[in-house]
Amino acid sequence: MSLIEINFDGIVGPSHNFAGLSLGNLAATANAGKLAHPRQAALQGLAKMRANLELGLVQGLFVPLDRPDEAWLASLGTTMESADKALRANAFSASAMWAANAATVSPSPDTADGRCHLSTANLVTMPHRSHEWPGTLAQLRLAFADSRHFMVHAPVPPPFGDEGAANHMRLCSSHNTLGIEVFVYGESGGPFPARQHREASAAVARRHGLDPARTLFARQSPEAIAAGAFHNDVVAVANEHVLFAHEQAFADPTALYAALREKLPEVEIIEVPAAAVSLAEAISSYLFNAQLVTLPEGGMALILPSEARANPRVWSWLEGLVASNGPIRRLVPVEVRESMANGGGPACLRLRVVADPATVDPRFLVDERRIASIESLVSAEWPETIAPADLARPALWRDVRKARAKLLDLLDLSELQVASG
Ligand code: SUG
Repeated sequence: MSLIEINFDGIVGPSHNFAGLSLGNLAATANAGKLAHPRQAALQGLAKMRANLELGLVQGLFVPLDRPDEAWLASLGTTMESADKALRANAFSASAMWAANAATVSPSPDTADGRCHLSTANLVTMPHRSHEWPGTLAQLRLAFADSRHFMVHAPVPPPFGDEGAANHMRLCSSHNTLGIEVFVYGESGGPFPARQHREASAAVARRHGLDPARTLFARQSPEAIAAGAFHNDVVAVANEHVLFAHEQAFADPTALYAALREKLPEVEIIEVPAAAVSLAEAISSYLFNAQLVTLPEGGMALILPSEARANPRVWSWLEGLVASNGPIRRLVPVEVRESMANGGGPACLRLRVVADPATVDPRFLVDERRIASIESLVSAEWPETIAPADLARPALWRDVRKARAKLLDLLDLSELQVASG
């Protein structure tokens, strides 16, 4: 049994568009109404997956959900034909691409029953995301069907908001050893919604059978949420014994760092001071929404959005970090501009699962050859552009459904034709 980290990326769906649906996500609201490029968006995501394979990492995928979501509209007593513009956009969103919000994952070394537990996120705060969970749950139940190794949970019930792994960090000596799990939650009262509720995090920790002595709950700083950090992974990322975070990410960083040092003495905390990179710069460049990964040859790499390289202050700070001979040895910029324009960087696009790849349904794992065949299909079937007015066109709804159906055929995932919500 070899437990390693697998990154499951959400393939950008054919309905990708800019509808400005997420209050508090500054990129998404600033780009509302712009022309979207679903084909290019999906190809950018696939190129990132290929780049990760080239680094020697194990890569998985999740497929887009069935959109428009007619079942959700029916539960609201309407249809795509008769719904108003707002409901139609909520039913059409490709937001399931951000797999970091699919579930919270507690790997087997941390849980009481020695299985890897996954809790599907309810995403109740945003209407367009609140109907992702049935399709996501169906997919997780398929990918992680082996009940000797995995336990997939349905979402925590509302009203407790849960946005999944984007607000969860795991620190450990190495992926296959006992870890410290940190749940980061927000408190309401600021200008933007606090999407992760402490009650939801506590429920997930209990359901996963985590040891309370190795579980921490940390409050996100209200300044970070107000500055546009709608998820903690916009201002912090952890991998093995390293925590890389902005000085203003947490409400009480001193207490969090002290608890981490007490529970994991080898922890290395790399804090970026606000004087070097302001919260606003961190959020516009998304330097923390990076995949911090352990390379097979040793050392860690930060897989960052190219927007981080475009900001000279951010980039020079990062170059200094790499030159300092610390654990982070490489910077790998990737181009995911279309996802970024909706507030989703490289880290948002992936869900990390520590598991033995042999225990995962192989249809959810990819190699170069499979990525190339998905690229050909996307190039032929994904719409080239979507403008806001297109959301009212029945021909687009049909094209989007057909494109997804062809992808499911290609990946031999026909069970999901009917199962997704
Ligand atoms: O939930 N954007 C997503 C971005 C999610 C990023 N994920 C992580 N940080 N892990 C969100 O705000 C915008 C869709 C629109 O407006 O059309 C959107 O849903």
